[in-house]
Amino acid sequence: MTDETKAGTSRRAFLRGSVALGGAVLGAGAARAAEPDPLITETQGFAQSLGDGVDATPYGLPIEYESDVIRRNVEWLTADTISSINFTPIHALDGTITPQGCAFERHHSGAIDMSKDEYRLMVNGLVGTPLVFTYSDLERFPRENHVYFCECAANTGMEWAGAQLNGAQFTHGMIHNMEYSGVPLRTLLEEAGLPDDLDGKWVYVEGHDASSNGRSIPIEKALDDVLVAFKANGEALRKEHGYPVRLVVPGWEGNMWVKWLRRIEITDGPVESREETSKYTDTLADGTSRKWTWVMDAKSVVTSPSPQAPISHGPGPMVITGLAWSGHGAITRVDVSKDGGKTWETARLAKPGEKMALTRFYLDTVWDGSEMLLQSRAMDETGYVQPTKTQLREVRGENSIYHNNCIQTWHVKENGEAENVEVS
Ligand SMILES: Nc1nc2c(c(=O)[nH]1)N[C@H]1C(S)=C(S)[C@@H](COP(=O)(O)O)O[C@H]1N2
Ligand SMILES: [Mo]
Repeated sequence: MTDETKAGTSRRAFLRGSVALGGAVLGAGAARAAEPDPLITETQGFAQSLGDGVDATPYGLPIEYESDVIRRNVEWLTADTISSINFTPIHALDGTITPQGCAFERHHSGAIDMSKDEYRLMVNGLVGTPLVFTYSDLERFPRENHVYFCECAANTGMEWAGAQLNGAQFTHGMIHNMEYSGVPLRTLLEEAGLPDDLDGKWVYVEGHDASSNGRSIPIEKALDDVLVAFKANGEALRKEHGYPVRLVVPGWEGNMWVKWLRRIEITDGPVESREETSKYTDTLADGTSRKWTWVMDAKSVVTSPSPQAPISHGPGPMVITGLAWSGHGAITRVDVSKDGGKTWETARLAKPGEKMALTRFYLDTVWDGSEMLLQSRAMDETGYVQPTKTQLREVRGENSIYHNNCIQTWHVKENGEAENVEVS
């Protein structure tokens, strides 16, 4: 393993490693390039006709060859598609920013249609002056930009009792990562007038949709980094993500990221709404429930190779890649195991980890063609290490749903195909 660990650390070491492993590694690629390729013809390389004019695509969609990179739902998971979820195709993406068009959606009563003109946001409760803001009012406050992940607490929730869904999209795709532009919630609360004594105060936030998705947030978080956002990745939020305005609650479970944000009330206690009592609480191994698990613990997953992204080449140079994130701050290190957690190699982070945002990792390695039990293990700036499924089950049992941040295993076979499995 040590040779490969070194190979993963720098491009030069990697190339040396490949050469050291001999002709077999470089040979595969070189042999292919040396043979005549039937697809290469005299005319190839120069188009024989003109392309589309600039008026053909006023707003671009991915080219037809990428039509597989789409959100997908799991039909048996929910009774209908109104109160349901679909999943980000994380197995097919790279970098860290999730395009809005394929970023997972989760609604409790469907995605509603609301124009900026119709939009109103009320701030009331224990404030100096209750206020109602229009969309254009919001645009007049100083704005900030931040990249954050949004993970549904139910992400990986089907995997508690055993390996279930065959694909990173389905096991880990209830997550997206966008650059938000918006006004700090603190600014709007200060505009309405904060109570003199903040001790024990909460804010209750709810949406314009029929479910309202009401949640209580401690005032300390509300005044810290919560954003009232109206742009994502530079453009207006999509309808399904809460157009025109949603709440962004960095590092905390997706359910608190209220879409179509309607009302913010300062209260003197938590409301104990449906979404924070009968839902989004954690069943423990002893059968009792734990409430208020707001922060999403450090987690990671190998996105390629994975069941929907099998290895498409023979033995030789190979890139293993995935995503890591933590609601407690920045990711500092990700390790990858090829043997189900017996030995680990430290992966390369594409960029230093950013607080409460996805981090891309790569292990530039050499595949010897044998089967692997691929895992990744994230660490964050608090020193927390992503747990194994066994460790998590000791506390949580097997009947939990939410907050499953266990280490994921893919069984990669000699033919390059991968499957969701568990190792004990
Ligand atoms: N108003 C409203 N806000 C909502 C929801 C909802 O149904 N209605 N779903 C919540 C849940 S459970 C999650 S995980 C996130 C999902 O955000 P997304 O649809 O942008 O992925 O939105 C949250 N905000
Ligand atoms: Mo959620």
